[in-house]
Amino acid sequence: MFVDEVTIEFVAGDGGRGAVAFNKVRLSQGPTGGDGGAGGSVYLEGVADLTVLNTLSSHKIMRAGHGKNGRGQFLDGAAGSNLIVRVPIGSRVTNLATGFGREIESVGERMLVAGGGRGGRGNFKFRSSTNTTPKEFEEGSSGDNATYRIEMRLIADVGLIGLPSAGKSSLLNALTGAKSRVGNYAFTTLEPHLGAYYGVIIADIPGLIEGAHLGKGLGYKFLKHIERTRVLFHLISCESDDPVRDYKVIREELRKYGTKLGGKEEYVFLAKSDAVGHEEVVAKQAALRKTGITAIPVSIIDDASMDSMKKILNEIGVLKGAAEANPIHGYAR
Ligand SMILES: Nc1nc2c(ncn2[C@@H]2O[C@H](COP(=O)(O)OP(=O)(O)OP(=O)(O)O)[C@@H](O)[C@H]2O)c(=O)[nH]1
Ligand SMILES: [Mg+2]
Repeated sequence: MFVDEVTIEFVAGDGGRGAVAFNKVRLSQGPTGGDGGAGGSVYLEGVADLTVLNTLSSHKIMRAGHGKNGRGQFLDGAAGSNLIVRVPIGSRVTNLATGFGREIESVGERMLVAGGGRGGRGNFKFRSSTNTTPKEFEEGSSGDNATYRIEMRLIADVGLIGLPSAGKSSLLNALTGAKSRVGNYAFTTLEPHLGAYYGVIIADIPGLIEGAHLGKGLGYKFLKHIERTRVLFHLISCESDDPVRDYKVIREELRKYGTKLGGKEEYVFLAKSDAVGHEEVVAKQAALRKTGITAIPVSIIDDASMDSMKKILNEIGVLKGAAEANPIHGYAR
């Protein structure tokens, strides 16, 4: 399942209580109560691994550890352990109480969402020349408790687009071992599916139809997810009577949806090339070329054609690696 948005309460740990204790040695009976440990804090941390979405969805409350109480013999309590919650980069994080929002942009970026409580002071800290046997101590303070909404935007590298039944899900499955549902009827895919081809994240989205930008069909809801993909793989079925029209329908929807989508780098594929004769594939390729479109024939049962697609994916993977190594240039935005 693709998780779009989750609301989670983050509870930081409370600080431990300071101790009241005294030295038991005769003639030296001063205070020895140690401080309580600080409560653990909760942080979000950006990761590139989209599978963490599934671990988030099942948690409604996530807690860091409490600080331990101080003890005698000057022993301070141990600090509570911090909780690091992994979220995919590109997630928008909003504190529901304050409205403060921010985006987790890069891998390793941390954001404090709930600060741990302070540890209380033990009686050793309260000693003075006038009070050599203090009984005072402090309770630890409570950790923060805050509820956040985390909106995750799909930041796949490649978005598979096309009319219903163009073969998008079949390709995702063939390339990545994902299990997106395949069927010979329109709208088999009801929500986006992700797969990874050697680190290149591919998103299969529901088929688009004419009027998608107005909310027709299922695809509209998911167009926003492909806004952030770097490259589009546009699939046209070889079985179509008019591949040029098919191509234009989708392009028109992308254009009307917004410039960001319309301007994306695109590779065009004539999918299911095994389903029709070779001449027909060539004729359809030629028809597309006349309108300036270079389409690459591909079939999930033709290994050679799959290799040509894999070659493109490898190049995308290399670019991605370079971009991640040098994040200043940004990627998939
Ligand atoms: N012969 C042949 N059939 C294919 C190929 N790829 C997909 N198909 C068939 O085409 C039909 C549609 O495939 P899907 O992968 O479900 O198509 P889709 O684009 O994901 O469709 P929607 O999710 O409805 O948008 C299914 O019956 C597949 O078995 C191919 O390379 N060759
Ligand atoms: Mg599908």
